[in-house]
Parts: sequence; structure tokens; C-alpha cells
Amino acid sequence: MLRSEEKKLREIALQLRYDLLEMIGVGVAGHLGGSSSLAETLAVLYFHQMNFSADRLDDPHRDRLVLSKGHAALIQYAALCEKGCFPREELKRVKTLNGLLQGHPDLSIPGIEAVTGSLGQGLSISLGMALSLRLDKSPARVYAIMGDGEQSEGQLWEAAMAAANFKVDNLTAFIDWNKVQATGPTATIFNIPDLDKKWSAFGWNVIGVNGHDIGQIFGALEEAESVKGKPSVIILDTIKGKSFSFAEGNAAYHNGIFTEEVYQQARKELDAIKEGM
Ligand SMILES: Cc1ncc(C[n+]2csc(CCOP(=O)(O)OP(=O)(O)O)c2C)c(N)n1
Repeated sequence: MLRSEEKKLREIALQLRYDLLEMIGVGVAGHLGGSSSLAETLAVLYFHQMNFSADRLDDPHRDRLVLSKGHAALIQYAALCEKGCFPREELKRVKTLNGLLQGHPDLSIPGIEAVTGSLGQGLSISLGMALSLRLDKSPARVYAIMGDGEQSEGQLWEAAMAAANFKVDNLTAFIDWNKVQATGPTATIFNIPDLDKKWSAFGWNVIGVNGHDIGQIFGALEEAESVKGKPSVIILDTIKGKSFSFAEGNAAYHNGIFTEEVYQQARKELDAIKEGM
């Protein structure tokens, strides 16, 4: 990947984080932590990797992204907004009764491919999409993004076995390994060690990357596309709440509320990153 392209994607990831602040605002709960940990991944997927365009949302050969950890919808809304899928004003109306953008992804939102939020289901949905695209001989690929806490859901392991059994190589899964779930560390709440070995034993090609390194994410996607006869899973080593010092690794900001003071601090921290770019 060219350095200029990498820089552009880093700037987009930063913009997505600014958009998170715009959506969450002051005094209302919002899923900052698990959204921010995905900013680089969504920047690479939507702005580099995927065949996806706001003016071709019904293109049968578009690539699909299913956010299985649907509570992190805000980061997907940010990316879809920056892609031009809906007007910017919608960001301010997020999670309001008459707003377009609801608390979890919904098919009424342009660019959303699946209703998610009940954890564990997105991989099964993605597998169905990938199988049907293969039947249609479509070049399209499907990307499914799961959480590490989500790995305790049984249904996703059924989908994992089925995808390997059917040699579904147009499907790439991600695990946002940010090590914290809703109320504390994933290792304390429901420990699932050796994720790489587990997915490998289930027949998947496993790739581990720093989930905040644009170049590494890009390299992993290239590898995933080149591996034939089995699906790939990319384990993203990430920090929950990345780029916000008060939220990094802190379960309180899984779905926390900003005071005016914390909101201003968050903006300042992003401004400092911007200045350093
Ligand atoms: C089936 C189901 N059970 C419980 C929840 C409530 N819930 C929402 S987010 C969350 C924690 C998810 O943790 P993780 O997958 O690690 O997400 P991340 O830390 O990346 O936000 C839980 C338990 C849910 N959405 N669905």
C-alpha cells in the first residue's frame, strides 16, 4: 500500500472518531469503546478494500459488511455517512425515535446489509450471503465483524464449522480482540483463551494483526483473498476506546455517558492526533 494511501486512511479513521463524538454528544449513553476499536478496520474496508458505493447500494456484486457486534453501530454509521449513504444531519438524530439511525443496525438504513445486535448471529447471516453469492458466481466478498466477548455465543461456532465444511473462501471474518466486554475484562467474565488455535482447529485460515495498523490490516485482507478453499479470520489486536485516554481499556465507556468536561477532553485528544499527523 502506498504511503499516501495509508495516510489518507489514517485521516479517515480519525474522522470516523470525530463522527463518534458528534453522535454521542453530552448526557446520552453511546457505545464509544467497541466503536473506536474498529475505526482503522472500517476505514480500510469501506475506503480501500470493498467494492461498495453509495450510488450502487443495490449492485448484486457489491461486497457486503455485516457488523455482528451490532452495538458498535455508531462506527458503521460514521463510515456510511462519510461514504455519502445519508446526509450528515442524521448523525445528530442518532438513536432518536424519528431518526434514521437506530441504536442497532437496521435494514432501513442505506448501506446496512443485516439487522444485528443480538450477538452471535452475524457470522451465520454472512455465511448465507457468501454461499448464495458463490452460487451466483459473483466476485463479491462478505466481511463479518465479531467481538471477542461475542465469542461465547454458540451459534457462531456452528457457522464457523459450516463455513469450513463448505470451503467458503469468499467470506472473511474479523474478531475485534479488544479484551474488554460490556462490564469488564473478557478474560474475567467468560475466558476464551487461544482464539487463534480454536479458529484454526475449526478449519479456518487465521491471521493476527495489530488492529490499529492500517498497513497490517490491508496485508491481512490481501492474504485472506488469496487463500482458496477455506474461510479466513483476522484477529484484530485492538484497544477498546482507542484514541480516548479516559476510555482505553475501560469498560465504563463500553456504553458510557460524556459529561461536558469529558466530551471537551475527547475533542482535544482527537485534535492533538490531528496536529501530529
Ligand atoms: C445475545 C446477546 N446477549 C447479550 C447482549 C448484551 N451485550 C451487548 S454488548 C455486549 C458485550 C460484547 O462484548 P464484545 O463482543 O467484546 O464487544 P466489544 O467489546 O467489542 O464492544 C453484551 C453482552 C447482546 N447484545 N446479545
